[in-house]
Amino acid sequence: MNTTKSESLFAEAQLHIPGGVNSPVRACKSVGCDPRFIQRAAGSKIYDVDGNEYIDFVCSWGPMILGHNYPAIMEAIKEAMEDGTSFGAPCAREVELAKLVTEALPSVDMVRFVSSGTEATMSAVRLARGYTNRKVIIKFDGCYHGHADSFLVKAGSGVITLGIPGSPGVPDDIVKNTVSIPYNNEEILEKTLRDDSLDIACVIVEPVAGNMGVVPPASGFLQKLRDLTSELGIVLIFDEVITGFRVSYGGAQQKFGINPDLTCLGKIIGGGLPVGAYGGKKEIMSMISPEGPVYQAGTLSGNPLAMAAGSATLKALKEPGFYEKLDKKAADFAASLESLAAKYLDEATLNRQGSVMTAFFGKGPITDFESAMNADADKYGQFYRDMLNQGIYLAPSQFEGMFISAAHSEDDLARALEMTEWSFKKLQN
Ligand code: HOZ
Repeated sequence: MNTTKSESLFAEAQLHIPGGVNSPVRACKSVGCDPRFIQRAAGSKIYDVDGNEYIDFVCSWGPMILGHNYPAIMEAIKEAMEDGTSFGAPCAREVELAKLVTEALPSVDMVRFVSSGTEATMSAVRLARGYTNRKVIIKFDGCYHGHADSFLVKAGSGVITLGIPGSPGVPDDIVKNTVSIPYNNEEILEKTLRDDSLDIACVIVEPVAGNMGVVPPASGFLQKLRDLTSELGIVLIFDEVITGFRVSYGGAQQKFGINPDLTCLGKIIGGGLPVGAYGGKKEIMSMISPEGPVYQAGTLSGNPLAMAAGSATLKALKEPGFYEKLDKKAADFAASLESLAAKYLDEATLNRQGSVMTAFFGKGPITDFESAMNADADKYGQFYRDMLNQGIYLAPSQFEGMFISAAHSEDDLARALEMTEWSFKKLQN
């Protein structure tokens, strides 16, 4: 595969952009290669600047559930663009998307749009603290809620991938108010939440963890979390930036039948444009400025292009049978991956929730950060490079998800399986 243009762009990028990338995991350090620079995308494929074609299983880290350049989304963006790209004033497209989101999520009476998932989570936590007048945040080891200071404690995603314990620049004074506990451990959860010495404002959780690789909740874990937080007056925040409109139209909260107090969204609700949102009970959301005293603002919040793309996406996802079809495709693919792993690898574990999954090169069950960290990231790196060079584009980290979109065809998946078998055979030897 000729990659000379990517190589020279990466060399140039490193002179002007730290690490040559605008988000750390894109640099592909943990998988032992350099990034491909992408020129364009269509359907299930992306194309690099050297003209190489890849079947895309990153899907822009989740948003492209309908595939790239989905016609109704492109049309909606074009139409919105004709009206102007940003007003810094309210517009009808914000109301349309807000209605679609609140209809989809019964726990969300009101929603505030922002421009990224990080903005959504950091704003939701501020709101929870303002509402409860308490300080401490409880999070779970290996969960990732974006890069705001308070969350960079035993965080997942790029933080695990690069093996960073925390981050310089985050003052101790801030992280002393963040307590991180193991995911899926009811006993430690209960002990922590009942600890009177902690002044707990909120618990923030990925209801299906997606940033230490995919780790679904253990049976009863989310219900226990809901029961305890309700009893103790702690705000329960579901970070559904990945799972929202992914694991079902109503997200993980619909899938598992749990109503959080606040929900954070991003990715899919922007249809591929930069967006985030947080929403929840009216009583809590009314605390946000200008209705209430908790301040949060944004020049590009509710951007008309992002709102248009989001509404077009959600309307397409409402199509009856959409999730059944997508989940079945993902389940069949996962089953084939599992049988290949069983045939060629000593230790492998496939975790999946709907159309997002992780193939861990490690012994199962993988239920939390500790068990995820036992996976062999170097082996994943070899697999990644094999697949990339055969035109299969995976997440450049063992600790991320692999996304199936509506655009993936039978042929795409068959080709990915064929290449997987070829790579697994090599790894076996
Ligand atoms: N939350 C995404 C990773 N799981 C974002 C990707 C990034 O950090 O660039």
